[in-house]
Amino acid sequence: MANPLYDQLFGKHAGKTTPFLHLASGATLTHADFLGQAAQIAHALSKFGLVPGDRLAAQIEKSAEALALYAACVQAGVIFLPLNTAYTVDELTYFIENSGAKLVVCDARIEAALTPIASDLGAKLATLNGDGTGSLTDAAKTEPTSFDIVDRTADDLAAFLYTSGTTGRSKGAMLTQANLLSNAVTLVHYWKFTDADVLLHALPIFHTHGLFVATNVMLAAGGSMIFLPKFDLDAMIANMPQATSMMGVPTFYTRLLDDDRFTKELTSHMRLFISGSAPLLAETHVRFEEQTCHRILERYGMTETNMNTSNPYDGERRAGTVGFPLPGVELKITDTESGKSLPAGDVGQIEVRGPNVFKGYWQMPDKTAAELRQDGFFITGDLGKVDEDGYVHIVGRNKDLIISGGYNIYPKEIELILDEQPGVLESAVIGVPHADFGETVVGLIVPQANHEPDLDSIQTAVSEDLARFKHPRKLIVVDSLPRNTMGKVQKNILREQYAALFAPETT
Ligand code: MCA
Ligand code: AMP
Repeated sequence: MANPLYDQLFGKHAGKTTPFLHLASGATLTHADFLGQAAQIAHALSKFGLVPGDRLAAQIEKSAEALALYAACVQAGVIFLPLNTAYTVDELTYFIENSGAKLVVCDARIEAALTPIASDLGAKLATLNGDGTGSLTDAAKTEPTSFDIVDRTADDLAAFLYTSGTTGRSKGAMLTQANLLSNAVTLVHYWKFTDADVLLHALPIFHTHGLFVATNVMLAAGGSMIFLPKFDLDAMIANMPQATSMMGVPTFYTRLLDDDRFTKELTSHMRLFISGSAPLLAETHVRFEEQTCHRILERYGMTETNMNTSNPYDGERRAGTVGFPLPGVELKITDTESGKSLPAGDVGQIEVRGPNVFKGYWQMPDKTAAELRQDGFFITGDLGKVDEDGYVHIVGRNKDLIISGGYNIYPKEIELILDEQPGVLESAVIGVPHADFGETVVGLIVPQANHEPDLDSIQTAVSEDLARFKHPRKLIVVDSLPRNTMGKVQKNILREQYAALFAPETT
């Protein structure tokens, strides 16, 4: 028996004294140190009573220990459920309850708020702080630095990542060992990563991009990472000379380009810059090449599928496109109504199939059936076309989604809160262009007759329930919302109407 994800990402580095993590403190952790730490945590998880197949929900700051917790879950066969550090207690409660997590790992700052909730939901709680301290580390530090790796099959679940839905309820995307492993191995080859690579890692590790793309790829390649707690311009510039490669969301690239220190000289030794999670403007691609002589390699993925397409390493990296389907991934463009394949060049919905595609949404068979076809094709909700050279272009979305600085925001979740507020008849939440975040959130509110909604108290209500990045940057009172003949709000009209609010030229 075996544990494929462990064997091919972690186990093969057992005993290696080569660097794995270069930390902001200046310390370096070798692969052996890291695996030893993970094994100690895996023992601690067993002592907390976790058995293979149990879920562990973690809302923790980025640190070596946080990454070791992921490795520990793989070792122990526990399903890892990382959560955005911006989520409020309300949001966390839903994830803990829905996933049936047996252990919640959180920062000591919210221990008091989460303890009664976890207890009510039958989960234990441990703490892990950004500096690596906490009750989990305390429980782990006296444990042995090796662990009997739990047997798993490629089809066993390795992680849940929650992704919001158009109905406002988050869905737990079930990712198997094979989903994660197949994608990591494919990307290592496609992007030519080797053990000589040093990745500048400033992404959060609670989403696909920072955890499964960046980290798994580096583990599969055997390279190392400069592991920064978050994106910070000074730290990025200071660490760039030691790196060979970088992965980021478009906001990383626009922020770097706006800094005079980000020059051709600073980046001349770099091998590769990769962008994803949100559209990279063709203009940013061009500006990047002018300023650095590097062409950013843009790729396209989703929580449910990991990476689907990528621009080529050696061929032309075409601005405004997301490249070709990755080896092993099938992609087709279909009619949104009939689901039938469309001729090349036509715009339709993007569907993908391959070993990267998830198993379904946790305990949501109807939602799974609506998006994952019987034949294995997943309906992404993105609209696109394939050009005459085979490059995939994403031209829009068939789902009501805003992507701000690489974070997904589903308007429905915000509208549900706005609609409940005193004096509000109805609302519509839209994404408008934003110079820094790509898109940002604007809420339009129609008041009840003879009411004047208090916008400040509405903002307060939203902030109590939802993570900061989802808060509308502006609330606007309007007389009515434009509707089509079916009565559906025409958000395209609203988006056009308010497009200049935070547009690049005006900020
Ligand atoms: C922070 N804020 C945000 C965002 N991030 N607001 C909207 N959108 C955001 N993305 C809030 C902060 O709480 C703060 O609020 C204010 O905005 C300004 O913060 P600032 O310091 O400028 O932000 P930051 O801390 O520098 O963060 C911006 C960031 C970060 C570096 C772009 O959001 C980030 O690392 N994004 C990456 C997200 C990511 O990894 N996505 C991948 C998902 P206040 O002013 O009130 O304090 S995986 C995925 O999409 C798929 C699978 C894929 O293809 O990869
Ligand atoms: P998530 O559900 O957080 O995994 O976000 C996935 C969504 O991000 C996709 O369905 C796309 O809409 C968007 N996305 C990811 N990469 C790109 C890209 N390179 N260009 C445009 N959109 C992207």
